[in-house]
Amino acid sequence: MKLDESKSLMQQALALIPGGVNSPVRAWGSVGGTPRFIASGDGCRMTDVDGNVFLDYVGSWGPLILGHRPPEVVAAVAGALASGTSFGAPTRLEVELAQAVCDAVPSMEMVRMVNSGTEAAMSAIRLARAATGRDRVIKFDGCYHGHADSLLVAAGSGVATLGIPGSPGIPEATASLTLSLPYNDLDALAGALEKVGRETACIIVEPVVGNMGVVPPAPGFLAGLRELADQHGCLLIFDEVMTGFRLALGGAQELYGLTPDLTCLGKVIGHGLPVGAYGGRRDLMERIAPVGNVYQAGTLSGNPLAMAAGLAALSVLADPGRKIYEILEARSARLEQGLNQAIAESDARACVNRVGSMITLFFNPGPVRNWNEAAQSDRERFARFHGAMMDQGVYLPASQFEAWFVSAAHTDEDVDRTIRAARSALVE
Ligand code: HOZ
Repeated sequence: MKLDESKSLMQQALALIPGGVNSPVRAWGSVGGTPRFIASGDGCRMTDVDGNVFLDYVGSWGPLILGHRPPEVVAAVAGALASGTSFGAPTRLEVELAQAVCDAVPSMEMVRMVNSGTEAAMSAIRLARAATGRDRVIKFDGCYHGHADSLLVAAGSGVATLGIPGSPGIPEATASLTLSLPYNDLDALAGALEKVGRETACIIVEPVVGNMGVVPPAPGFLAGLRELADQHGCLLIFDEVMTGFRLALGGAQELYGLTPDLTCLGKVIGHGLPVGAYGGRRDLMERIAPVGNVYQAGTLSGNPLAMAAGLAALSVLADPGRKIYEILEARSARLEQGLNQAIAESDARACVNRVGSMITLFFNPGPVRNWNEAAQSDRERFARFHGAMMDQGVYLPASQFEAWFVSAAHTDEDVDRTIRAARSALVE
């Protein structure tokens, strides 16, 4: 496979950008090899600067539910672009997207647009602290809620991939207010709340974890969170940066029938354009300035290009005639089944976790129910698997601890090709 252009760009980038990348996992530190510089995307395919074409299971880390460049989104962004790129003033598109989001996710009675999932989670935590008058935050090991100071404790995603337990630069006083507990362990949570429940502002969770690889909630776990949060007067925040609009139009909360107090959405809301949002109960959201005194702001918040993209994508997702969720489920189930069969035919000690169109093959006999179990996966074997899949034109996340995302643009043939590639990559 030709790699000259990617290699040359990486050399230039290394001199200019830390690690050559603008987000750590893109450097492929844990799998080795040359990160591919991408030139374009089309449907479920990406083409790199050397002309290599890949079946893409990263999908910009989740938001590309309809694949690259769906015509509806391209037309909407082009239309918005013709009117201007940013005004720093309210626009009609913001009102329309707010309505569409609140319709899709009923627990979001009001919504505030921001620019990323990090910003959404950071702002939701500030609101929870203000609303409860409490400082402590409870999260779960291996869940990742962006890189804000309060949340970068025992986090998943890039920090788990790089083995960074926390980050220098975060004051101990801030980190000490965040308690991280094992995911799927209600007893641990109940015990912690007995001790610090009265000081705890909120429990924040990825309802289906994507950032330690895919880990589903055990039956009753999410309902237990709701109950314990209510018992102790804490708010429950669902971080649906990956799951929002993907697992169902109303996200994981629709799939599992739960109502959080606040919800965070990220890049998924703009089908990949830089946008995020947080929202929830009206009485909480009315504490946000300028109605209330909890401050949060941003010039690019509600950016017209991102709003147009989000509206176009949501209208496709919400159209029952397009059957997007049926398509995603059918393709993803086919992939899961094929991968399980390929594992059974190989000598690999591996298992597959899947919820809807989020899937991870762990080099771990399983079950994988929490970070401790995920962390026992054979990362070297994953690295070899990743390289072998890339060689066969299948682009996977460059980390054992990330989700693969299936899009509605993947066809049965694409999935079957992926399974054939996996069958060969699993043989060593
Ligand atoms: N941490 C992100 C996925 N969970 C990756 C972001 C990126 O590199 O774009």
